[in-house]
Amino acid sequence: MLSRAFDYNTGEVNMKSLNNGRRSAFAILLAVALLALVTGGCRKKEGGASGGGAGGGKMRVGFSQTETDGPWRIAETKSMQDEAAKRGYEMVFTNARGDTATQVSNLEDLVAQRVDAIFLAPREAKGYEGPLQAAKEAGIPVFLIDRELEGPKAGDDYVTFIGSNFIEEGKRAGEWLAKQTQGKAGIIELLGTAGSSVANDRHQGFADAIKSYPDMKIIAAQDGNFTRAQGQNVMQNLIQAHGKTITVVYAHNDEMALGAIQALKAAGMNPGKDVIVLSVDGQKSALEAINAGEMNATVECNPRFGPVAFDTLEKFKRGERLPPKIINQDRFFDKSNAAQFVGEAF
Ligand code: GYE
Repeated sequence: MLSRAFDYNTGEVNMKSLNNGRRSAFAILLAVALLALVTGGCRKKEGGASGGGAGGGKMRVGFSQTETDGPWRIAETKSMQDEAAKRGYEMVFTNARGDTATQVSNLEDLVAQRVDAIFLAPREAKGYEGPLQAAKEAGIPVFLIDRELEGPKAGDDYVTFIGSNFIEEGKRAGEWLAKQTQGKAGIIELLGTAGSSVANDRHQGFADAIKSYPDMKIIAAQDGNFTRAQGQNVMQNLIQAHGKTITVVYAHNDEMALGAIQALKAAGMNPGKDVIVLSVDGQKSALEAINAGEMNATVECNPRFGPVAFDTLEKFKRGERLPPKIINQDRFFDKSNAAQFVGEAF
C-alpha cells in the first residue's frame, strides 16, 4: 500500500491511491518521513567526493586565509577559489588581515557555520589548538595549507599539511650563495612574519647551509613581515647602520627583496651588482627584476594550491590514506632561466 502511495522514482506521493480516515493519515505521515529520508540521503551523497551537482547539496568548504596582501597571497586565494568553482564547491572565505587572533575567531565562525571541511593557512605556528579542537568535535576535517603548526599532529588534530619544504628553500638559497660568493659575504637577512613556520625554517635552512663558511656572516637579521613597505623601511635603516659592509640581502620573500632593492637604489648602491639580492617565492615582478639585473635569484615557492588541495580533500572523502605532509616540488630561478618562466609566473 505504501509503495503505491509513494513513488520511489519520482519521489511523489500519490494521493489518489490513499483511502480516507486514520489509515490514510498514517500513510501520509510515513510517506513524508520516507521522502525526507530519501532526499536527505541523496543530498549527502552529492556532497561527497565531488563538490555538488544537479539537485543542490553543494559541499561547503571554509578557507581561512592569513591576509590578502602581495602577489603570493593573491595567487593562492585565486587558485583556491577557481578550483572550488571548477569542481562545484561553495567556498566560505575568511581573511584574517594579518592578525592571528582574528584568524582564530574566523576559524571558530567556520566551525559554528558547520562547513564540511576547512583549509587553513595559519599565520603563526602556534595558538590554534582551540579552534582545531572545536573542528574535531564537530567532525569537520581541517587541512593545513602553505604554513605549518607546532604542536598539533597530522592525522589527529588536522588531516595533513600541503606546502613547500621551507628548510630546504633556505638551504638552497644558502648553498647557491656560497657558490656565488666563494664563501665570503656580509649578509642582511630580512625575516618573514615573526612566529610563522616559514620565517623560522627559511632562517634555519639558510643558517645551516652557510655555517661551514667562516667568512659568510649574517650582519643583521630583522623582521620585515613579508611586506614590500616594511622590507624597504628596515633595509633603509640597516644601510645607515652598516653601509658598504653589506654585500648580500637574503630576504624571506620577493616582496621584501623588492623593497630592499628600492632602499639600496635610494642609497646610491647597486642591487644585483655590488649587492647580491636573493629571496624566495618566484613572483613575476621578481623574475622581471632578475631580467633587469637588479636581483640575482629566487627559490620558487608555489602558491597555486587549488588543484592539490581539492585533490587531497577528495582522496580523504574516499577514505584513502594520506601522508602527514604533501610537499610541493619547487624550482629555482636566476638569470639563466628567469626570462623563460616570467610569462607563467604570478
Ligand atoms: O612565501 C610569502 C607569504 O606562507 C609560504 O607567505 C607562504 C609565504 C610566502 O606572504 O610571500
